[in-house]
Amino acid sequence: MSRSFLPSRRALLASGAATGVLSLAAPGALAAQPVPAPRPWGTVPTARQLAWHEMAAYAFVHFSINTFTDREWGYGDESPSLFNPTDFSADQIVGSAKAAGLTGLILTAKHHDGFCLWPSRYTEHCIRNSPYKDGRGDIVGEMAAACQRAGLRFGLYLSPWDRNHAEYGRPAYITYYRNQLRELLTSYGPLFEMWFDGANGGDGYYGGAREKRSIDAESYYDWTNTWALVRQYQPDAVVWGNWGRDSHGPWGADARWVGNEEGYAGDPCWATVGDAPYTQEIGEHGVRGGAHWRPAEVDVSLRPGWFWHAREDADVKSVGRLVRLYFESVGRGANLILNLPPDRRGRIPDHDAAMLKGWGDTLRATFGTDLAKGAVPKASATRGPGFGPDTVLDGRPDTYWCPPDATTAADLVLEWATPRAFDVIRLREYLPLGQRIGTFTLEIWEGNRAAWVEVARHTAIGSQRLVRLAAPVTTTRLRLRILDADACPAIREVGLFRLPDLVEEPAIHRDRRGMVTLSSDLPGAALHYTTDGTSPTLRSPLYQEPFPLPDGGIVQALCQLPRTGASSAVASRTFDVSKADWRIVSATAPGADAIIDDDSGSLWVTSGAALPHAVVVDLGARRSLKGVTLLPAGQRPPGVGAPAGYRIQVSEDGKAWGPAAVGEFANIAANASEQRVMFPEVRPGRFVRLEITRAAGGEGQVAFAELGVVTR
Ligand code: FUL
Repeated sequence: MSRSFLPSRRALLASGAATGVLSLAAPGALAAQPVPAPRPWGTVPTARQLAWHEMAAYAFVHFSINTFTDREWGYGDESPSLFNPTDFSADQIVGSAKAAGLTGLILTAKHHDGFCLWPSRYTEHCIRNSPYKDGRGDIVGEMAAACQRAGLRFGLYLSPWDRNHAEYGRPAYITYYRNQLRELLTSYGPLFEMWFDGANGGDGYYGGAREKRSIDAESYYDWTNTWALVRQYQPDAVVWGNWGRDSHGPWGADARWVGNEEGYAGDPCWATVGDAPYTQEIGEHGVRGGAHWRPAEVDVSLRPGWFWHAREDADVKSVGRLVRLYFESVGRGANLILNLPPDRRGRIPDHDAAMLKGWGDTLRATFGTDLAKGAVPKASATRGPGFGPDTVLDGRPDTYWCPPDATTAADLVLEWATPRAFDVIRLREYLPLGQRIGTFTLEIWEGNRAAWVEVARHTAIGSQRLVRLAAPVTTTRLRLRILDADACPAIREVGLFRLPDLVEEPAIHRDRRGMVTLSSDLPGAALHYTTDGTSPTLRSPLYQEPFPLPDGGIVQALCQLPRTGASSAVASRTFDVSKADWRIVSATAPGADAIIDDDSGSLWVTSGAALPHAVVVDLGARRSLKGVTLLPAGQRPPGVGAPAGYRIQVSEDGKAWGPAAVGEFANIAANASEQRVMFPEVRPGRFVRLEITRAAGGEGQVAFAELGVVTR
């Protein structure tokens, strides 16, 4: 948070702290009438929420036992001796976050497996019993110190679900949890956010009991009293509460889950919510005029999983993808928490770090120069001195343009003596007065036609709205038209920027028949590709039309913009055998064809009958099966869960079945990335039977998009 963003006299006045009027007349204008600030509308953010909005984008770091066991959720029976980073560097991790332009960092002090990255007084299941630094290490302490050195704010994740602790599910565990929380809140300096995750798969090691334990989260964790510790020891820390992982009420957390782990907020994304139970829709969009200020935080990983896995080395998000993600999260008024998973050395891998730096460089190059500066601003209405349109250009967080109280539709025009070329417009509302603005348009003046031309139309601004135009426009005038607002609008900033030429890599798709299509959003882009494992160059074959790849393989592609000559990073996808000859033999509910159609948008929704649900697929030919993949639904119908427990069997003739794998799809209810189950050994077979033994995030009925096999 910038230090200048302390509540100004005007903010205090607006929030009702002062009842008199504040003279905002310019020096010398002694005769000017004092102009009262508008009254806040609806619910407004607290001071700590305001400071949090200013942070915009920060890092998540998932690093723990799972890094060494190649899992996303540990069971809780892992030995602390497994945690042994060979070359840990807190400065390298924090440096990667800083190069990305991130403002803070939240570390998983304890994930669901219960292993503690700090030497906790309350358990032996911690780093004291790890080989790292001969048991004298403290990753939480090292990360806190590195953040302080780098000027990043620090926060912690302490998983409420603990699959290691013998008392989990009983009152004694709550005492333990609060002891640990107090230990963290008092030992590692100021914290800007505490993350209380709601995930709970039920079963675990639990001190050797190895059983399923169900809790009612709201009454068991007694959040009001648990979070009171955060308020007591770290009053400036935002509580990210688990409202949203299940359907309970808002409980008083400061920020909400956005409802997906894919890196986007809805459009619009309101900062407020009402009292209705949480749904993905509410997470993504919020509720206009809701009674609770509970802004969205977009949590997403740089890789498909939250923890580092070697098999995901080729799936690191590119600079282009990260830029898009920034516009779809921060640019919709949410905060972004981007996870950077350290590897087994305890460092951010080189390629990941390069993407982060490239992303940071792009954002710095874009937002470093505000092209709106120097404009002559004019407004259709202004409430009086101090609230004029010049305030949107002054770079100050505590001044804003505002028309009279009764005016809920108003225009603001920026005009320059010489034309400006830009493709990004940034708008900010003055949040201490609440989120007020509904639909707005942006128009540019076309001198040749002597007419205004609409270039964007959206609903909601909030903390910040970044509008990205498809191509740069050049003009001498920009008009912001606020078409509706719940109270007179209060605009803190209008900024204009130019993105560096950035060519996003092409999309690679293969259909059920095995035909591969390459595509790009960029008009006129030339696409080059390879299928032999070599990296494509501008001399590689030019893509003309879909080509067959029925037996699978790796497709790598890049694209080039003829206009500028700039080319993209390389996109890469590995395919297994196509599903052309597959058929559904039997299924416990109709519609199972949807899981073998290679269309991620079509879902198989099982019946609501008791578990297990089952489907048998004929692969059309005998294959050497190494494993199975399952693609979760991007968006499930309301009340429908995700398949969380599985039993997989394989058969050569569809009659005699052999076991292949039993287990859980960790975190599947929240994370829609592909799940991969590898068999302990290769199984020859033509038929695959998938049984879903447990559902997560729903009543028992489940939905998912695709089933695949691993043969390569
Ligand atoms: C989820 C957890 O289950 C994941 O493992 C991860 O920590 C993510 C940020 O939240 O609910």
